[in-house]
Parts: sequence; structure tokens; C-alpha cells
Amino acid sequence: SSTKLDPAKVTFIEDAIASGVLLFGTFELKSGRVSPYFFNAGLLHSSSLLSSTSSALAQLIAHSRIPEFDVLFGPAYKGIPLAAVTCVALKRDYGRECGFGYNRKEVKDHGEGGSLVGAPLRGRIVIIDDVLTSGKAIREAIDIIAQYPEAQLVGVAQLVDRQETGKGASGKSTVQEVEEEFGIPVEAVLTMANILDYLREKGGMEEELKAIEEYDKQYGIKK
Ligand code: OMP
Repeated sequence: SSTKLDPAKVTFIEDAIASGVLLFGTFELKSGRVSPYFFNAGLLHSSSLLSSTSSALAQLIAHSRIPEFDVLFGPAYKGIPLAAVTCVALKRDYGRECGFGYNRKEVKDHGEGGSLVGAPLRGRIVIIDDVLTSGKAIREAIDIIAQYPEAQLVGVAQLVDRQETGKGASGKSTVQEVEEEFGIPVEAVLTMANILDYLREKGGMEEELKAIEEYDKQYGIKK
């Protein structure tokens, strides 16, 4: 179903396209799926893009099903700046205080010690990350949290949910699988449906739209 897009989302999508964060073409994904579009959060590297991204993520956390929490955990690498800027935006926009923590990918044997940096993984944890496709990345982050007995995962905030089917044969969405398996809400700023709605409303990108609709038939969930 197609709905009128929120103007803030239109701006976010247009900024993402203009800065090359949202690309159209042919991309092989981590899951092996070959996609006609790609969202590269690594290119959110200007003040304005980081600022709008942090506002959007803070708003998502403040107004969605994500409950109160203590620590915002950003998995290495792309979750790290997202967690940091969102931690700032929650204070700036909502007066909310939280801890910020992340993991290293490589094991370190001196200095801070251990593979965690920042806030200790204790209390209620929300994971924040860039893009959700098959759920491999988010499951890795959940596994990290699970190693800390005093940490309780209470939610996941994603910048983009590609709204695809998960790893299971059930045809369930990745979001549904993760929500059911871990008993937590998974929320996202931008969805595949938003991107499709945008391309349909805007017009002029018929080829790209067609390719995405085809991909969506193969890997997308019913929206
Ligand atoms: P899954 O692990 O399959 O859920 O894929 C999510 C990860 O793939 C993200 O953490 C990204 O590193 C990467 N990715 C993107 O960054 N943008 C996309 O549009 C698609 C992917 C992807 O490979 O699926």
C-alpha cells in the first residue's frame, strides 16, 4: 500500500540521494542478495547529514515502541558514530540522558583492555545500527550483549529497514524474526516502503523504480 510520505522523510531521502548515501545500481549485499539499491551510512560524513541523522534517530527512539533504557550500543564500525550522535541528540532534543558504548572488531591486549569501549554493558541496552537486511549484523550485536550478564537488551533502532525476509524458511520478515526471538521492538527511521513511495511520488526514476519493485517481489515482505 502506498501512503503520503512524511515531509521530513522526503528531505532525508533527497539528502541521502544528493550525497551518494542512497545509491541506485547493482550491489551485492552481505547476505549474497543482489540489490538495485544500497544505503551507505559511511557517507553520512558532513555536519548537516550527521545532524539530520541524529535528530531522526533521537525522534525514533523517543516516539516509537523503544522503552526507557540506560545504554545506547553502536556495533563496530558503522553503528559507532550513529550511537554517539544519537546519544547527543537525545540530550539536546529531549533532555534524556544515556550512556554510549561500542565494541572493537579487533582484540586489543593493552590500553583500555577488553573489546568494549565507553559505557559498560549494564542495565537496559538499545542497539543502534545502520541497515537491516537479513539480520546477520544485528544478531552479531545481540550476541555481544548476551555475553554480559548484567545487560538486558530492550530494543533495536535502525537507520534503514530494507523490509526483507529473514534467514528462516518461514518467509517472515527479519524484523518479525528478531522481535519474536528476542522479545524486543525493532524500529527504523526509513523503510523500503518509504523509498518506494518516494520514487513513485517523485517520478522520473522509472528504471530504478522498476528494478526495486522486482527485487521487492523476490526478497521483500508484504507491506
Ligand atoms: P544483514 O546483516 O544481512 O542484516 O545486512 C546488514 C548490513 O549490511 C549492514 O550493517 C551494512 O553493513 C550492510 N548493508 C548496507 O550498509 N546497506 C545496504 O543497503 C545493504 C547492506 C547489506 O549488505 O545488506
